[in-house]
Amino acid sequence: MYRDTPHAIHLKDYQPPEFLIDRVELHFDLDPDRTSVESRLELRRNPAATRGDGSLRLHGEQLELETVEIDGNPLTGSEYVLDPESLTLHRVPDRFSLLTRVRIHPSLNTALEGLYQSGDMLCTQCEAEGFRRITYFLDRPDVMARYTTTLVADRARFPVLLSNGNLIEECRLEDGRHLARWEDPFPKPSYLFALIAGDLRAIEDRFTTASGRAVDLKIFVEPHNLDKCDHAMRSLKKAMRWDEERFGREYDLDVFMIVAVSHFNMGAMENKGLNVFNDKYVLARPDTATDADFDGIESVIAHEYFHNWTGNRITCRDWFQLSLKEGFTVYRDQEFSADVGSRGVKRIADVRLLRAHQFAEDAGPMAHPVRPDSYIEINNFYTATVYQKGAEVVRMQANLLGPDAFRQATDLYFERHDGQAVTTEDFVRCMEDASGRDLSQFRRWYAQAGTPELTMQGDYDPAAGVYRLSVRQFTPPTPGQPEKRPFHVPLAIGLLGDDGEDLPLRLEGDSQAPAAGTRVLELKAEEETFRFVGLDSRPVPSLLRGFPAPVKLRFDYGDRDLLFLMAHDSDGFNRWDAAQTLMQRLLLALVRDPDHGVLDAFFDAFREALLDAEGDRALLAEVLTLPSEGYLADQMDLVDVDGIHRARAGLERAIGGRLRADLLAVYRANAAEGCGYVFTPEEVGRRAIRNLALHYLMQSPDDETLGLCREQFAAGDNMTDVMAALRLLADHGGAEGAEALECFYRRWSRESLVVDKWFAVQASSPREDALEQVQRLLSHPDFSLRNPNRVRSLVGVFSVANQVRFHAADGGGYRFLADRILELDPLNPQIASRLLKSMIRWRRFDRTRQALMCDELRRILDAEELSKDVYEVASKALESD
Ligand code: B3K
Ligand code: ZN
Repeated sequence: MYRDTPHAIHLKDYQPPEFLIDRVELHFDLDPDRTSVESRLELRRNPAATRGDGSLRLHGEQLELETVEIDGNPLTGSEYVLDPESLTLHRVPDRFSLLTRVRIHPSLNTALEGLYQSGDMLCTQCEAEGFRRITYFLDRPDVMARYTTTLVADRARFPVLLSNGNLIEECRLEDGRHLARWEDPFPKPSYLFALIAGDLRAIEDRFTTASGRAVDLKIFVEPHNLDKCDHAMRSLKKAMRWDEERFGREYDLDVFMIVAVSHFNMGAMENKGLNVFNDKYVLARPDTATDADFDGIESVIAHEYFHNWTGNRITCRDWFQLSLKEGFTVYRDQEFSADVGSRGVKRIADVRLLRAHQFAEDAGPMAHPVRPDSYIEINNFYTATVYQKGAEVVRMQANLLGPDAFRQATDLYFERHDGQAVTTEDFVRCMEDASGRDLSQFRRWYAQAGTPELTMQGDYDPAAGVYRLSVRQFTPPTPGQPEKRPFHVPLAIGLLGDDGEDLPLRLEGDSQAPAAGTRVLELKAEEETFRFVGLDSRPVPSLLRGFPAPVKLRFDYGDRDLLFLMAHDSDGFNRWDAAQTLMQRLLLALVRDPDHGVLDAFFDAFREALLDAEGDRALLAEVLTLPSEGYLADQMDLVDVDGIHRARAGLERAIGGRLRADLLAVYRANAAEGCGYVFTPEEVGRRAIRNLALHYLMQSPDDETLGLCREQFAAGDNMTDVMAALRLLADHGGAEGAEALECFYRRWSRESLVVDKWFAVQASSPREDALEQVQRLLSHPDFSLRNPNRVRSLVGVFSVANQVRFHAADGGGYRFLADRILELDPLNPQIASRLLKSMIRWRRFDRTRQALMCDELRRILDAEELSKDVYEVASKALESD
C-alpha cells in the first residue's frame, strides 16, 4: 500500500542482474498460520553485469526475517539493510552461499500472491512478482536457477505435497508430519516456482512422447471434484500430441501435474511441471458446465501446457517482454483450438474478443504497445494487448512467412534460445534469419500502440477492365505516442464476380495469371493503390479475409454488397463480418432514429441464413448474433447507452416476432437425438443455433415459447441448455423468473462454479432493478469478496456485461463499483484494479456520466492508502490528454 506516488519502471533502464543464482534449496515447514521458509542460494557475480556498486539487493515483501548467513556465518543486524521491499547485503564475496530463514502467514494472504490458503489447501502464485513474498530472492525472470524443494507438513491435513520437477524423496516424520522433496532439473526463473499442500485426489493417465518416453499425467482436485476431471485430461493429451506434431515440441519431465484451486486471481499458471489452475478451467461435467466452459478448459489447459516451451524453457528477459511468451502461446492455443474444433468459428470468436477488448483498450487511457515502455505495476499489463494483439502479431509473421518457413523459424527459436531469457527482438530475428525476410518495419507492431484504421476505396473502370483499390492507413494517437509511423500490414483480399464466385486476382505487371481466390498484398506506405486487371464487370471486393491484421476497416459498402458477401463470400470469416457490419449499421441507424425502418431484405437475409440446413451451425449462430451493446458503443463518438439498448432489444424483438415460425422450426429441428451430451463441434453448433432461436423467440414470448423455455429448463440434461433457459426465464422476470432462479440455486448450491453462474445471470440481467438485485446479492451468504471467481461473477459481470444498468444516468452503477473497489483494494489489489478498468473510458460518454465517473475515480484516488495496481489505473484514467 502506498502513500507516496509510486514510480514507473522503464524498459530503457534495463540492466542485467549483478548476481546470478545457480542453485536454490528451499525448505518449507508448512502451516497456514505460520510457515517457515529456509532458503540456501548459491550466488556468484554476473560477468555480464554492466554496473552496480557491488552490493547484493534481494527482493522481499511481507517477510519476517529470522536469520541471514553467508557461507555459514550468521550476520548481525548491522551487516545488512532491511526495508519493506528488500534486503541489501554490502560487501559480499564474488561467489558464496546465502542462507535466509523467514516466517510468512499464508492464511492472512488475501492478495493471493505468494503462498496462500485456498479452502483447506495451501498453494502458490508467483508470476509476476509473488516469489518475493515467499523468500528473499532476485525475483526477476532473467535469473534462472535449479531448484530443490523440501516440503514438511502435517500428514493428516496435507497428505499431498507437490512442487516443480520430479519427486526424489518421501518419508514420514515424527508428530504426524511427513516430508516430500522435489527436484527440478531445468533452470527456471522464480515466477515459475510452485508448491501445493492439501488433501487432494488425482485422476491419473500416461502419455508416451513421440520419442517414446513415458510421462505420468495427474490432475489433482479436492475429493468431491474427482468426477469432473475427464475433459481436462482428454484436453491435456490432445494438446501434448498436437504440440509434437505442429511445433515438434515434446514434454521434458517424467510427470506433468495440474492442480485445481478455488481461489485464484486469473485463469491458470504454467509453473514448471506443476500447473496451478483456477478450478473453473479444470472442472466440467455435462450437467455442471456449459459448452463455453468445456471450450475454455480445452484451450486454457493447452495454453498452460504450451508454455512449457514458450515461456518456461525459453522465458522473458524482463516483464516488458511479456508478450514474447503470452502472445506466442495464445497464438499456439488458438491454432490448437482451430485444429481440434472448427477453424472458422474459432477465428470469429478470437476476433470478436480482440475487437471487444483490445480495440477498446487501444482507444482508452491505458493503451500501450504489445511491448510496453513502462509500467507502475506489472500486474496491470496482463492485458488484451499483450495477449490477444500479441497473438495477432505472431499470426501476421506466420502468415507472411508461410507455414514451412514459419516452422523453420520456430525451430530455430527453440534451438537458439533454449534455456535463455530473451526478448521479442530475439523472436523476430529468428523469423528473419530462417526466412530471409526483412521485418524491420514490421517491428513497429511491438513498439507502437493503437489500432490502425485502413480506409479503402474501390473504383472500377469498365473500359480498361481495371479495378483500383486504394488503401490509406492512419493510427490515432495514444498516451505518450502522439504520432505513429506506418505499419507493415498484410492484406488478404478477394474479388467476387456477379455469380458470387472468386475471380482471378491479377495485378498490373503480374507475369502469369494467378488462380482465383485470396491474394495477400502487403501495405507498407501510408497510402498505396493496387490495380487489378482483366475484369469484365465491377467486382465486389472481399477485404481483409480471415482478419489478416489487427486493424479497423473503413470501406463504403452498399447494403446490397454486404448482403451479397454475406450470401456468397468463399471466406467464412468475411461472410460473418459482412453480416455484422450490416447489423451494426442498421442498429446504429435505429439508435439515431428509433423510427428508422428495417428493410424486408434484412429479414429475408436473416431467414435465408437461419434456414440454411447445409451450413455449419456454430458458424450460423455467430452470423445471426447481433453485435453486443458494448461493441456498438465502441462505434459511437458519444455513447448513447439507452438508445443502444432500446435499438438492440427492439431489433431482437422484431426478429423474434417476424420470424417466429422459422425460429420455432429451427428450435424443433435441432432437438437432441437422445445420445446424451457430447462435446463435438457439430453438437456444440446444434445447441448454439437452437438456443439462439429460443433467445429470439423469448424476446416477445407467448405461452408456447414460454412453455418450451420452461420445459428446457426443467428437462435439460446439460448445463448449456439449462443455463440458456434460466437466463431467458430470469430476464423475463415475474414469479416464473424468481422460481427458476430459486430452483436452480437449491439444486446447485453446493457446486461453487455453478453458483457463480447463478450470480452472473442476475448481474447481467437487463431488468430495470438489476443494480438493486446485485446490491442484495452482496449480502447473500454465498457472496465473498475473498473469492475472485465470485467477485467476477457478481461485480465484474455487472460492470462489464450489463452496459445499460451499469451506466445508468443516476450514477448508481459507478458508485456501486467504486465502493467495491475501495473495499477490495486492501484485500486483493489485482482484482480491484481489474474491476476499475470498466470505468476508465469515461470520455466517450455524455457530460453527466463523465462527471459522475470522474467523481468516483477521484474518490478512489483520495483513499487513504491505495495499492500501486489501483493507483496506476485510476491516475492514468484521469490524466489529461
Ligand atoms: N502466465 C499466467 C498469468 C499470470 C498473471 C499474473 N498476474 C497465466 C497465463 O497467461 O498462462
Ligand atoms: Zn499465458
